[in-house]
Amino acid sequence: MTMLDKLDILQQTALKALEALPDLAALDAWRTQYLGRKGQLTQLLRSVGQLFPEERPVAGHRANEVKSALEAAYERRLAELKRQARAQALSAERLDVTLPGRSPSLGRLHLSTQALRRVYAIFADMGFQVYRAPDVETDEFNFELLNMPPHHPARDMWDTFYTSRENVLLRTHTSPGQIRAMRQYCPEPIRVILPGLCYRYEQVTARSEMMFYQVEGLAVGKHITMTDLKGVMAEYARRMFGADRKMRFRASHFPFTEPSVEVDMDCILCGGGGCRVCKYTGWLEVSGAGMVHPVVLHNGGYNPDVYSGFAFGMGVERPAMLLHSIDDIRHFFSNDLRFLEQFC
Ligand code: 2NL
Repeated sequence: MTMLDKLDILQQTALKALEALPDLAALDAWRTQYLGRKGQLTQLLRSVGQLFPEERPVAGHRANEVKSALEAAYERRLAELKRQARAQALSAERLDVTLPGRSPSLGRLHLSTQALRRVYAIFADMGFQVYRAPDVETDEFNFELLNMPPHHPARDMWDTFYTSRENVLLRTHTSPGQIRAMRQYCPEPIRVILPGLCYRYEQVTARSEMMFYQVEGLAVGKHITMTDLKGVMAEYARRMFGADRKMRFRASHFPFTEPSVEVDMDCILCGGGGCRVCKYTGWLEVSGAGMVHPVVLHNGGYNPDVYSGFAFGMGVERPAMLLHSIDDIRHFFSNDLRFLEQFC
């Protein structure tokens, strides 16, 4: 077979193969096979040198023609396959930008926070401002200044978490903050509520946690009487639990108030008739309260002969449990979304 025949056949075979190539990878292989340094055309071009001198120009010219033809065909096919690949990618990786986005799941306030904010709003309307105080306290502020010297039996009312530092403890009630408020504002009259966590070293059960929220209130000024306390407690109960709530004050004892009372309201479930929730008494405890003890007023910086005040302290989780029929206080701090998400 002559060189020209070989070149013809090579051109035909190569062009035919080129059209059948499925993708860019195959095209690359094709280029190596025909146009590469060890490719078929390159080899034919080299063997031109072995022809008779008179045959060389024609064969050389023809070989270059074939080379140009293959290179041109290669470029055309390359563009075609690239276009194909792009079209394929566009249809396979189709992105529908009109699809509505997934709405992010919204967080919400913890039930205790919701309850606290309702309490803030009610007392704010009666002129009480929120006062913040530390959770870690000293024995002096948590007990002594509240009329409980060392070894006072009333200290047993609170099972206390002590730290490894002497006389430093986790507050068992928010009352130490009230002393701080009095000392900050005296001799001005004050109306503050003090919300926050309190800590008790005791067995955790469905009814009692070792950590819970409390809101304490304190009003100090001239001519403050127990009537003011009764009015404030009644207004609170009506706004928190319903306009027709009835109140009851029972004698009680706290070391930091004199006299001391327990504040009850008629049961929000049975309205006073008696049920399981109020243990068939018809009454629910709302708060402990009383007139600030003269010693405590003095410790806060106020002269008890001139000033008087009332104070109250109440839980936050218990009333929320009543309102929402929650049967276990441990739900509040167990961080189970199935519980938390029920309260928006
Ligand atoms: C309860 C009872 C109470 C107070 C807290 C108080 C604070 C100062 C002076 C006088 Cl600085 N009193 N706080 C008074 C009476 C009762 O809490 O059972 N709370 C859950």
